[in-house]
Amino acid sequence: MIQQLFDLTGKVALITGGTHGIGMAIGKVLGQAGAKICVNDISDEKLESCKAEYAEVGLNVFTLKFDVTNEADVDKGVSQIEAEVGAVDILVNNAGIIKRIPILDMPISDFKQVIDIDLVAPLIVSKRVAPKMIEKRSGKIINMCSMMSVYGRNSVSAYAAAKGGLKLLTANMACEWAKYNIQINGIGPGYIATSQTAPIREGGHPFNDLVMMRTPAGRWGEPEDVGNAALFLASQASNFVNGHILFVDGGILANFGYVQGENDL
Ligand code: NAP
Ligand code: GCO
Repeated sequence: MIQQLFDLTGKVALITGGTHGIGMAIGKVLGQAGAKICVNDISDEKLESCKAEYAEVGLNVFTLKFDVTNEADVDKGVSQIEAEVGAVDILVNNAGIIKRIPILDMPISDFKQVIDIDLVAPLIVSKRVAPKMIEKRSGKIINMCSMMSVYGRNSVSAYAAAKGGLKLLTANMACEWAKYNIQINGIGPGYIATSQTAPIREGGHPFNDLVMMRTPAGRWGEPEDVGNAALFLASQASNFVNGHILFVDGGILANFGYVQGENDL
């Protein structure tokens, strides 16, 4: 049955930064497809408050507080999952930050913080969960990339450097681990309406006009748009997809021009 391709019953999924935004949307979809959902964050308050939102769709999530940049913290958290839920079958490296600061004004410490969370942390968490996936000869890793994995723009140098690196880290993980029947792919969201983009979307910010003009779909993406794509990459339906970045962007990357309405030139 075709539905079985997307059935995640019996799988354990870990979503880093999964207490809201894109991470929560992914957790909800994978959970409704049958996976046991483990949600990570660094905020006790968000870990507590997210439970009720997951419960609204009938999900009882397992929450873990750990800093994805801290190897010992990650090891402790994943060990707890392995002991209390089971070995991680599906890892979504979703946790991430952005700092919008021009290069000349950006402290190196800020640059390094973004690299640590957005690039090094996916490596740390993946290295921790991969051995059990190798043992089982089965696993799915989804790295949260970005349009900035392939394009730059002013003021997001650290973020683009990290997400660009994550694109090729994804490729390299696939090169080394595909032989163990582990599929490692990325998702490249376009402009999605979350707290991360609120500063450039709300309050009449001109960037909102740019996104609306440059996105053929004529809208900001919703976290659920990304969650739905994650279901494909987390399921058996993508067993021969590896090292790929699936862009979920309303067509913005395909569009050099701008959206004019009915009478496009
Ligand atoms: P968000 O609302 O800012 O969520 C990011 C999550 O990561 C938060 O839950 C945050 O926790 C968590 N986090 C940050 N540092 C962490 C750490 N050291 N350890 C554990 N968790 C940590 O952002 P979002 O828009 O949902 O984005 C999620 C992912 O998609 C990010 O990787 C982002 O780069 C990527 N992305 C977003 C867009 C977009 O347009 N929104 C587009 C492309 C890619 P706290 O809230 O507690 O700090
Ligand atoms: C920005 C935005 C973007 C999005 C996303 C686009 O300031 O340009 O935050 O970086 O978050 O990464 O794919």
